[in-house]
Order: sequence, then C-alpha cells, then structure tokens
Amino acid sequence: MTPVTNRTFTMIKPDAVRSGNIGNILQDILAAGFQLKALKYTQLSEQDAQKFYTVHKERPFFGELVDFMSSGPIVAAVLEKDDAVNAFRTLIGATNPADAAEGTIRKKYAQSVGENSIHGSDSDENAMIEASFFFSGREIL
Ligand code: DAT
Ligand code: MG
Repeated sequence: MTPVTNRTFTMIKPDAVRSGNIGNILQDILAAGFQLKALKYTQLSEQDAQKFYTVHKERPFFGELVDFMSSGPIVAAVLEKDDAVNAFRTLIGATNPADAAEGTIRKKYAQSVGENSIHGSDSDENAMIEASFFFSGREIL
C-alpha cells in the first residue's frame, strides 16, 4: 500500500491514562482539527512493546521504555488531518517535555522524557505500520 499523507497514529501512554488525562488529550487532539478514524483502549504486553519499539532496541533506555509502555492501559488511535504526521508532531511537542513548546500536549501533561504521555508517528510509512499493529482494516473508518 502507498503511504498516505493525511493520517497518523497515536497512543495516549500509561502515565497520561493513570493521571486521568484521556479526555483532556482527546479534546486537545480534536480541537486541533484531527478527526478520529479508529480508537481503542488496550494494554501492551511486554512482548508487544518490544515489537512496537524494535527500532529502539539498541538504545540504553529500551528496557525502561518497554517496562513503562506495558505498565498499564493505553489509548491507541488513528487520526486524519492534512499533513497529519507533521501537524501531530507539532501538537505533541518535543520528546522531552522540558523542551516542549508551551501549549503542546507533552508540555501540558508529561512529567519526564521517559514518561511523555503521548506517541506520534514519525513518518507516513511508520504511521501505516503502527496503525496496522493495533487495528484491522475493518476497524479504521
Ligand atoms: P518520540 O516519541 O518523540 O518520537 P523517540 O522516537 O526518539 O521519541 O523515542 C521513543 C520513546 O522512547 C520516547 O517517546 C520516550 C523514550 N525515550 C526517548 N529518549 C529517551 C531517553 N533519553 N530516556 C528515556 N526514554 C527515552
Ligand atoms: Mg519516535
């Protein structure tokens, strides 16, 4: 399949679910003009998290990342907007919330670089791969 430029994939991470911010974050996403194409409340197993983040497996924080991402429920979603990947990376802010711009989701809700509240795909190709990790074709509307 050819990657499309108007879709991205996101997860509201376990820290933001635990702090009660699912509703606030979905509201910020919708207010920024993204449309929901798929939505799921679920939890990653340790094996799922290793597979999802396999690109980072040589990084020193990989074990910590896998433990954290499998530590509790997450919300996975497919979103649509023009230039979705870039627009969404702008909305969520820098990886380290300390460096994230004012008003971004990571600035508003995240506590640390390891527990940074939200994922956003980094390319159209990865958005498709990541969406397929969580959703069947029939679940993406
Ligand atoms: P992003 O999520 O902004 O795309 P990334 O792909 O470089 O960032 O890293 C994936 C996740 O790994 C990130 O959201 C949180 C974690 N991570 C990144 N750098 C880290 C670090 N220096 N220490 C701990 N966790 C880190
Ligand atoms: Mg990334």
